[in-house]
Amino acid sequence: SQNKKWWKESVVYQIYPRSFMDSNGDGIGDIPGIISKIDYLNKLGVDVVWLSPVYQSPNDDNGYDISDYQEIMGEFGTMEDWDRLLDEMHKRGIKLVMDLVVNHSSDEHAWFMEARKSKDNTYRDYYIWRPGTRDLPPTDWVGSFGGSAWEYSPETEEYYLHMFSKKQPDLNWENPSLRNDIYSMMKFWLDKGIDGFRMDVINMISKKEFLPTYEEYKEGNPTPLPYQFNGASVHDYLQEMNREVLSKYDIMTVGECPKVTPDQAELYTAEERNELNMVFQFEHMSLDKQKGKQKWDLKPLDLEDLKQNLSKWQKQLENRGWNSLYWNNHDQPRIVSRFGNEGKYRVESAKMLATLLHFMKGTPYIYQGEEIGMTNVRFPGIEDYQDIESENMYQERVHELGYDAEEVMESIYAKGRDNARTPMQWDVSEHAGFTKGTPWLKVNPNYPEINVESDLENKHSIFYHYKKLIELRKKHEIIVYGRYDLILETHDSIFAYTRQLGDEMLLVINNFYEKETEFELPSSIQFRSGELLISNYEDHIVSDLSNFTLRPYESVVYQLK
Ligand code: TEU
Ligand code: CA
Repeated sequence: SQNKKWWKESVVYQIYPRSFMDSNGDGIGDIPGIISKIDYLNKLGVDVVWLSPVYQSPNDDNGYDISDYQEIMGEFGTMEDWDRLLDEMHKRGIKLVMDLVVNHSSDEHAWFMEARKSKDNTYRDYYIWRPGTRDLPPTDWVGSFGGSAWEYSPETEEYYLHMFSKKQPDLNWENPSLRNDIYSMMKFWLDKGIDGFRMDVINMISKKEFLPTYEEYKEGNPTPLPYQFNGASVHDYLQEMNREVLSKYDIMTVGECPKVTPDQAELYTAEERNELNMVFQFEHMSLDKQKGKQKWDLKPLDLEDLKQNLSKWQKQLENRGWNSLYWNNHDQPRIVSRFGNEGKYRVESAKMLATLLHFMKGTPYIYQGEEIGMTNVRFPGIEDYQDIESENMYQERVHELGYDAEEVMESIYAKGRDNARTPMQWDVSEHAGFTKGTPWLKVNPNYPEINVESDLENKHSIFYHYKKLIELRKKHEIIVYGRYDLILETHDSIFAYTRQLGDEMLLVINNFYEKETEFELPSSIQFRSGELLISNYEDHIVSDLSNFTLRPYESVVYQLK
């Protein structure tokens, strides 16, 4: 049974508001700017927008550090602007999914401002405090942005936990009052009419078994376990959230789950478990880093690894749970530079990567600029970069560990999050039409060649390839619900697979590299007729489907009957 759902049939577009469109010349993207571009999104044909955080925030982590969950950040506009955004989207049949960041708040949130005052404050247990001595934090855990995961708080001479920056104190999900306040906040947004949530690092909210209790610390200094993800209570919390909130609305949910495996993903997304609809997993995003090291420690991608990994996820969640499909987001470098060819074959490789992803089983996510093949950026010096993650890493590796600055910059060029955060490239005017002022982060200097206006004028552009992929998904049920099977498993440059539904079959063939290569159709695949659905070369003609030559990055899809 396919158990049809609107979120299984949708294509989602992610907007990072700070970098999307600036309407008032302060160099910072804003909500009125987004409203001015909704017709563009409608032309692309996306069904849902996932909007990264627009709530009050000191922007230590660009909005992923929230100081008021029910107010709009001043730089982005007003609640009235937000209401208009939702209304304009719904008028065009576009749904709005908001970002739920509840593993941590900002240290400027009222709850934390209270909690830090005294050990018996009402809000003390909204956060995670442990005793320690001035220079000996409760555990040796390291935060995601470097340094200790504990920050000393002098007022009460205790440490608080922060798995991200020290301005992002972790919330204590063991506390039912905290959970209820979160559920009320979620209902506030759902009652305004939003269509779901993307849940930030949601598999990190359960930590108790890794941390001895407060009392155990007071008695001695027990040895805590190393921090892991997917803690014992995470499913209890999500099933409670589902009962209290999610089940009451017709919405979609996607949980961001670093380190999650397919087995664990089944537990989050199996429909009968009433937790989430899908998760963002990260295994395919770690295939180009050295094993056991950080993302900065680079390793070339091995296509074999990618074929095996994506196929594993396709097969394991095929009939239980649901896949999200993505190459890009605001934390990842741009895929055409990462796995494609940002130079001579930028257009062909961007289209190949899009076809490869969008014909798989799952909900596809398009990150702003991906649909026009925006690339990574190479600013001259670290001072041109803005992201706390890159700044902290540069400081640690160059100034504390003595790494060569050039080598560290190469890591930032390859994996820095600012690659995804340079302003959206709208046209050839100054600052790519993103702002009339000075952009908060420099625009990629290649915007005269890569911009929306140019792509809209060229019927063979990457934009129109994405538009067609979205149209095909609407037209052919097999793309959403068909069975996935990898073929040519051992071919070292072709990533090919089939989709099957009833007596219909799709054949998806991608040359992943610049080198021409021969395609041989497995003899197991029999068919009477084949119709070309989409290709990334206008002059793709094939006389004999059973074997033909694939040009650099050539990507084709045939419907076989
Ligand atoms: O990201 C969670 C996460 O795992 C990040 O550390 C990400 O994997 C890493 O940045 C890749 O280098 C979420 C948000 O998407 C991210 O923007 C926030 O910085 C983070 O949580 C804290 O809210
Ligand atoms: Ca602005």
